Amino acid sequence: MPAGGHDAALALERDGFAILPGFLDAAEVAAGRANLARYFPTPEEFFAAAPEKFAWLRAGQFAGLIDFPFVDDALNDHLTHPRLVALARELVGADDVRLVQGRAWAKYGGNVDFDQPLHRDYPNHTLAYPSAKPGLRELIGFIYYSDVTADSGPTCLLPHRYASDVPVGTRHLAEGTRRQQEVQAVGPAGTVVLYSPLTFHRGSALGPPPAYRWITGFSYRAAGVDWTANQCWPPAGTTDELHRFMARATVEQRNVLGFPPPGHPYWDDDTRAGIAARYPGIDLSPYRQ
Ligand SMILES: O=C(O)CCC(=O)C(=O)O
Repeated sequence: MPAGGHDAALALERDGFAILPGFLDAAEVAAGRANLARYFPTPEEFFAAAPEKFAWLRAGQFAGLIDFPFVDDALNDHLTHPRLVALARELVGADDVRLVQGRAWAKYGGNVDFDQPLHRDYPNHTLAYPSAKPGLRELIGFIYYSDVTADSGPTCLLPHRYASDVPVGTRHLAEGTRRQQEVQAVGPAGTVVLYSPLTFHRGSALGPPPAYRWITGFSYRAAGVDWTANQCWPPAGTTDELHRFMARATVEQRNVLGFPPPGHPYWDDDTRAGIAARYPGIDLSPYRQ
């Protein structure tokens, strides 16, 4: 079991979420931040700039979302990290898991209202309704690349015990007294936050400059649970980012994207030749056995 797996399983079952500080070490956080800086201004750059310079980031609360796969390696490697995959296996309850959401998300205080109503994620993650059975669960989460404090828009999560009276199928909750019952997912850069598609949660407002938040988001489920996914990867197949990732990825990293595994009937001389031409540099030896 990966570090934190047992406690995370208990917390997920009891509360509907788990907060794991220190999931990434300092070097991994630094590499992730350098990778994010390829896309987003640092808070110093953003807050010093004229408003029109980064107007795209002021266009609404979802403007700072960018999809996997990314340029460089760190963010791609973190979203498919052996530690994260091991945790996903444990918590989803399956050996063969798939990444079905991967995004980077930057938010900066002072310009956009990031406050959301308490909601569940399943309506745009599954065609069905979430199941708690091992092998059928979805695990959703965030990785923090900046310190997330009460002022920098922590995700707010409602422990399951405060939602026990909610009718089945409820997607949004009227706030009422709920804001006193929420837990703010604060934590240093390197923290991972995990939750289930039935957990009520919300994005929260950021304070004034220099408040900001840099994260990535992910979702895992078992192979074959085809009714659950928020994104898929073949449409990225024409990008340099995907080509770079596929050429250098481990077999396990490719597996979590749904690539044909070693030993699959897919593999023959024709497909190996096509894959070698498509992803120059890829090591096909595992797919020859
Ligand atoms: O940004 C966050 O902390 C949560 C966002 C969220 O729950 C959503 O956009 O559905």
